[in-house]
This record gives sequence, structure tokens and C-alpha cells, in this order.
Amino acid sequence: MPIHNSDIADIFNRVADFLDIQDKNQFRIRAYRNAARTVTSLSKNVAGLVEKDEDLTRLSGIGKDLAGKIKEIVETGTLKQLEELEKEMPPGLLQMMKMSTIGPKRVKALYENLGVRNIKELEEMAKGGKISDLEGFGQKTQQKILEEAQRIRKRGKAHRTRLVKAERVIQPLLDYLQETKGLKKLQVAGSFRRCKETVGDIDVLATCKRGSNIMDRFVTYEDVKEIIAKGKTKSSVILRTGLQVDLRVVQQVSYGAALVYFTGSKAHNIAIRKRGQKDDLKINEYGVFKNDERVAGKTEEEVYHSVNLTYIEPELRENNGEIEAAVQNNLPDLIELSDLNGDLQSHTKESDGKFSMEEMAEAAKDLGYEYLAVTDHSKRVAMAGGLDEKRVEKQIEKVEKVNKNYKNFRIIKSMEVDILEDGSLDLPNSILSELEVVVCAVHYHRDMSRKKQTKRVLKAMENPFFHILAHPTGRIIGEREPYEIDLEEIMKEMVNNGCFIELNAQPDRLDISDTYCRMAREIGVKVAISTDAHSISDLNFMRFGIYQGRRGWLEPDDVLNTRPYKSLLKLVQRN
Ligand code: DGT
Ligand code: CA
Ligand code: CA
Ligand code: ZN
Repeated sequence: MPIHNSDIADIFNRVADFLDIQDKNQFRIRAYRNAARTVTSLSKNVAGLVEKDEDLTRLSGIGKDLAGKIKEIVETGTLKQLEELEKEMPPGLLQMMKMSTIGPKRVKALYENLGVRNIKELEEMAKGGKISDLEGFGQKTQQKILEEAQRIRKRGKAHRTRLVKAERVIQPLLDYLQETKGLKKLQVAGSFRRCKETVGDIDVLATCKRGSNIMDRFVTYEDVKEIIAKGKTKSSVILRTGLQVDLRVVQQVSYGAALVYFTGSKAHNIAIRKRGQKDDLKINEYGVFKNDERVAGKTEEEVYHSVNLTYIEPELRENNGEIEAAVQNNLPDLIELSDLNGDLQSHTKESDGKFSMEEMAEAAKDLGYEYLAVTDHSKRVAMAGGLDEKRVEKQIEKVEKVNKNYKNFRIIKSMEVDILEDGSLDLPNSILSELEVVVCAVHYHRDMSRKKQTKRVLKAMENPFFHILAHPTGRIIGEREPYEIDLEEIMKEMVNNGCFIELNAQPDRLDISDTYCRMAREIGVKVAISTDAHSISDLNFMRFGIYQGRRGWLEPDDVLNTRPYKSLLKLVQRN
């Protein structure tokens, strides 16, 4: 909930912007802007006044109506009126208003004079040179508008970047910045640090000795395509890939507070801030203050302790119950990569993998695993060279042969078996019974209704050799929507049947989501975190699965493949 005076002012200004575009009564519009100004310039916290039930109409420019609205904002975090206005507005105009080169006045002028309703039309107009003729625009502005519109288009509709890609782009930049003279600390914050599956932009935080040239170094990095802003404490650039990076330099004493603030999420920050208010603490990116005196802020621990909370891991900071859990000292003991004993999905040359079973085994063993399930495709997935019964028999023999090479490591006899349209499995029980772990997946007929798809998988789970449901929603992040399926119902049945759900760690799948991980934990289904590796290097995707599992509150016990081989087999066998 926004509770800072500036949050209230933002809402009022936004309402004024909308009313302005709609050509509403200028007097009303001014009233909102005045109120915003009053609230901003106030030395007292307005939320505090509301809590003490003080008469807000005593503030200049605040009448009964606006006082009621302030109360609503403080109590609910939003203003209904603003939400209504947002709904009425053509979505294209809303997006235009968010552009840095355009405010509400310009949106209005463009809309009324040129009929521009969205960024695409805006770009065309700017290209055609039509904007510079408008009063208050000019050539320079037109050029700036054109550049921003093009930038937005190039970034594409899903202008979020997958974590794996962001990592690849950011790591060299971090290595480069590490070399800065006088640098003390360097840390990525934002959604990247919270390990979200995709990130909007990258927020980097640094502390430096006085006189460091970090900002110069940052904006002259070879991969910078465009400098959006350059200042002493904050700069923003766009890299060649289109990814935006914000760098903030903060003081050592503020480092922890800034790290909490810029790690977010916003909702988490607001909740923490609100908690501080109860003890008259003011928390912001500079520190924790009591009566304008800094009482904490150097480390994140300090900040959390100042509001009587234990440290909260970044992956949990979504205001989804983590604060309540911290209050009760009941935070989950999150899963870590080192808790795993093996990987339960991988492919070899036998179907669509790139390496032999021997090579995959060797690589998995080198990762310190005790086991690797080789799960080549079954015959229905012909495109991927799926195995029929005969070939599975041979594969089983091969596993036994390869396992002779090892003492403390083994390939688990397994397959990724296709769940056919009618819910039957792609291999007969006679052969499934020879496998140790059977991983089952939907690959075809993804477009069934939710009801049918759910029934199909439930039917498949009736087969006593069904163990793990692989990539349960079939989504590819940013490319392919999940198919319709009721995973809650399926997970409930998994508890009855003794089946398991996969968290596919391929960074473009991360299937299931963090929310479903948490649901699995609550329902009591163990999650298999598997890489679905098609090559040796894919085995390293495991960490993305771990990130996602941590975001889903998973503890080691919630994860199937933390078990050593023997207990794993016992757990997997259905009666
Ligand atoms: P993203 O970039 O869309 O994947 O998500 P974030 O979480 O990285 O968000 P971003 O880059 O807009 O801002 C970074 C952090 O800064 C965010 O997680 C929390 C903090 N922050 C940003 N704006 C606000 C704000 O208005 N209020 C508060 N309390 N925190 C904010
Ligand atoms: Ca960000
Ligand atoms: Ca940012
Ligand atoms: Zn598959």
C-alpha cells in the first residue's frame, strides 16, 4: 500500500492527468494538482495523520472530498476513481503517457490534432514529420519521440527478458564494472536478484570511494547502445540486446537499505515500510530513521531487524506471506542446489539428445550427483526419434552395462513416455514395469478443453507405472502459452496416487511456475526438479529450477530428488 506522501501525490497527479486528457473541468483538475503539491510539501506523514484520525481538511487546498480520497488511499493503497479512469482510457493512450518524452498534455495534443491513439501511430506520424508542426513540439522533440517509439517497438511486445539471457548479458558488464577504481560493492538488485523467470530491466547497485569514475565507465561500456540518463548517483543505459540497465551509486551507510529498496518487490517494500511506521520508523532507500536519526541501513539484516524481522531471502520478497512468516519465525528453509542428489530427466543421442549415455553419465557424476535418469522419448514422439518397445529393451540393457562402470553413481532406468490423447501411455505396462522411474508428458493435442486435458492426465495417472508428470503446463516463456489444465485437481489426485510433479528447469520452460510450486508444497506433492537436459551443458540448468523452487517456498523435503537413490526408489514405487 502506498503511504508515503509522494505516493498520494502521484495518484492525485495521475487523476489530474487523466481528467486533463478527457477535457474535464479545469477547476477540478487544478484542485487535484494543488492537493498533490500540498501533500508533497508537508513535513508530516499524511498516513500518520489519517491513523490519528486528524482533520485533513485543515490542510490547505484539501476539502472534504479530497480528505476522503486521501483516507481511501492510505487505507486501501489505491483510489477507485483512478482505477475507473484507467479503465475508460484507450490502452494505447495509457502506454503513450508512460513514455518519457510525452506527458498528458502532449498525449492530448497528439490525440486531438493528429488522432494518434497508440505508440505505433505515434511512430508513423513522427517519421512522416507531422509532429514537429504542432504547437509546442518542434523538430528536436519529434526526433526524441521517434527514437523512443522505435525503441519500444524493438523491445517487442513481451519486452521482458528471460533470466538466463539477462544473466548472459549482465555477467560481462559486472566483470567490467568490477575493475572500476575505488569500487567497494557491486550487486544486482531488482527482479533479477529475486530470480524471477523474466526481468523487465536490470538494477545494479554500487558503493565507491569518493571520486570514483564508475558512471563514466558504465556509460562507455562497449555494449551500450544508448545512454538514457547519466548522473552522479543514477545512470541508465540500453545495451545492444535492448536490455535496460540502471546503475545506482549509494553511500556505504545506506547500502543495506538501498539493497532492500531496489531488490523489491515494490509490494514487499511497502509492507516493510508500513511495519516500520508502527514504531515511528521511516524506511527508505537511504536508511531506517527514527526522528530523523539513522538507526539502521548499512546491511539488509539491520533493516529487517529494525522492524523485528529475521532476514528474508530475496526470492521470497513478493509480499506473499513472507513477512507474516518472518514474524512467526517460520520462514521456509529454502532448497539449495547442493541439496540435490540427482537429475530425473535427460535425453541422449538415442532420441533427441546430443550425447551418448556414457557421456551424460560422466557429466552427471562430475556434478556430484548420485544418479541421472535417462529419459529418452517414447515412439509417439517420432520427430525426436522416440523409442519403441524393442529399443527400450536395448536401452535398459545398456543402462545395466554403463552402471557397471560406477560404484557410487548410477543411471536410472527411465523413459519420457508420451501421454496419448485418450490418457493411455505410449508404452505397454510389460515394458514400463521394467523401468525404475517413469516420467510422463503431454506433447500432442495441446489444444483440448481444460476439462478434457485434465481428464486425460488423470486417466494416465491411474496407470500404476506413472510416476512423474513432466513439464506439466507445456508453456514456453514468452512464446507458447500453457495448455488449459487444472493442476490443482491433478496435484490433489497425485497425493492419493503417489505421483509426483516436475519442475522442469529449462530456463525457457520453468514449468511449473513458482505459484504452482507453492501449491504443490501446500497440497503435499513432492516436486522433481529436473533439467530435461539434451546436452551435457544443459545439466547446468538445474540452478534455474532451484531459483524457481525457492520462489515457490520449496524446502529440501518438498523436493523428490534430494533423496538418495535407495529412498528415492522406495518413494517412487506405487503399491
Ligand atoms: P522488473 O524490472 O519489471 O522485472 O521488476 P523490478 O522488481 O526489478 O522493478 P523495477 O526495476 O521497476 O524497480 C526495482 C525495485 O525498486 C523494485 O523491485 C522495488 C523498487 N521500487 C521501484 N519503484 C518503487 C516505488 O514506487 N515504491 C517502492 N517502495 N519501491 C519501488
Ligand atoms: Ca528491474
Ligand atoms: Ca529498474
Ligand atoms: Zn518432453
